[in-house]
Amino acid sequence: MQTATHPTPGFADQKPGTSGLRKKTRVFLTPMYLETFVQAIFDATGGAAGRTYVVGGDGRYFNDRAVQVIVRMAAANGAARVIVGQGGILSTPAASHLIRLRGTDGGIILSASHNPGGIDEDFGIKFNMPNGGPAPEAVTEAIFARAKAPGEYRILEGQDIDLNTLGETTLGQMVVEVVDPVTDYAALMETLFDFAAIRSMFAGGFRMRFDAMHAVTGPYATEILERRLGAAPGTVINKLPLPDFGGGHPDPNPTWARVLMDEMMGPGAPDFGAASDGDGDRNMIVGAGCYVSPSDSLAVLAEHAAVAPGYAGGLKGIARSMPTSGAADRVAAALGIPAFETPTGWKFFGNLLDAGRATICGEESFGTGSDHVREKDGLWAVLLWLNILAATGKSVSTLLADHWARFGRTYYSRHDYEAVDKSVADALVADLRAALPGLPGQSLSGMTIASADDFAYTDPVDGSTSAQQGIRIGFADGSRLVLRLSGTGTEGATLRLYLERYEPDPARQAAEVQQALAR
Ligand code: VG1
Ligand code: CO
Repeated sequence: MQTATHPTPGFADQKPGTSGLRKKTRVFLTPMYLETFVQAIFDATGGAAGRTYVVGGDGRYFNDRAVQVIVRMAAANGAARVIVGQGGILSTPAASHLIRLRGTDGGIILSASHNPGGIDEDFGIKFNMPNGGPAPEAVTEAIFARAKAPGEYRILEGQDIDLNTLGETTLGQMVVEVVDPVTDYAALMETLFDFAAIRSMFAGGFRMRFDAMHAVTGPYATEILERRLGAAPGTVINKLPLPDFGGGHPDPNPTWARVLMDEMMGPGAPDFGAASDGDGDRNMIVGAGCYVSPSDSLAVLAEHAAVAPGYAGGLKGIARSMPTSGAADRVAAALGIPAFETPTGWKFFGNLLDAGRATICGEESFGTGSDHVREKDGLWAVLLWLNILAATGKSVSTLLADHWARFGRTYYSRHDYEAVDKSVADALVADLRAALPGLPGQSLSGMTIASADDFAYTDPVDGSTSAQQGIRIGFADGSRLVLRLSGTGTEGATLRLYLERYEPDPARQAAEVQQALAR
């Protein structure tokens, strides 16, 4: 087999966003586009020679082709071994776990998460570090600097490799190891949660629905929920991963997981419902007749985590992204542990987790996770909820009501303005930024503005700084408005507006969210 070296002009649009490089699939089909980015990953991280990588993705359109290219490029760049999920499949949290379990030099994950898949939809790629977490900004900047300059990439010319048969083969000097994508991940979950207690809850008639949305969690959820925990066959729906996710948005929220929501809000609803996204790192939690907002889910999980064997020793700290509601902060205060507020994107939790300063992390965008891996983890959140339900014997709605009664309720909602003209969105944010110093003291819809700033973060572990992470406007009554631009979109700009209002009075905690916020 021949190693070929090809020139690349470099690409000026390969700057990674909140979670790696995401583009329309057709952009990735541009000759040399994927290759340039992969070579930039190797070059910007000290070269691939002698190294071991994990490679896999969420199975969307082009996943299989991209894995073939990456494996042959790793071989041509002198890598010692690549560990690939069978069929090129790995959920994001499972990839993070494999990187850590096998002590590799990192991993390349292929996903555009909750964005639709297909030749006319989205594709994505990101590099994760040896700790299993997404590359921090300094590394993504270095990758981008390499990718935009003219250069060359190396690839082994040859046939496709068989990624369907488990076991080891060689490609040139490199070992290709094909592993079952589920086995190691499921084993990790068994160490964290009381599977026996959850199993007896299911045996006692507890009913659940899990919507895999034709995305990567199908095989994981089927193995763990139905086979290992004894949930009734059919608990997992839309379980077959499809390259176009069955034409849907694999986005676990009340809009895109409508069918699940309707079942959970209807008569005879199961006790517990959940859904996950394209790459398996997000989760939506629903009880019978009771939707749990992601910010509340984080707070309830933190409040009760110690019932699970993996967290029996207590939590070291709780971290949340800035736009996530303050509900988890109040739990941290009650537990007497630190609360951290980071910019949006899981990469900002990595240092806190590595340093042992935070145990549980979460984002308002349906992401929750812990120090067991360095990504958010959809099924992990589902299993922790199940463990809590089994240990307390309470329903989802009772757990939520008890939580609000003790800590107060934070009404929360996020509004996305999609496909906005980018220059208009940039100008709006710039104007608002310029107006910030004059805002305190003024009133907005009858509410007095108490503070206004642009969130800047200094990492408490390595001192790195990230500026302009979102505009925050605080009101005199403790309510808050946050505005930021999305960093995961592939078309125009998306403006996100986050609103929250704290309600300590139990008599006023049962309002409809939009009404509670409409003032
Ligand atoms: C969004 C979410 C953010 C999340 C990111 C990646 O980013 O807001 O909380 O970490 O997606 O999640 P943005 O920049 O579009 O707001 V995933 O499941 O898409 O990897
Ligand atoms: Co995701």
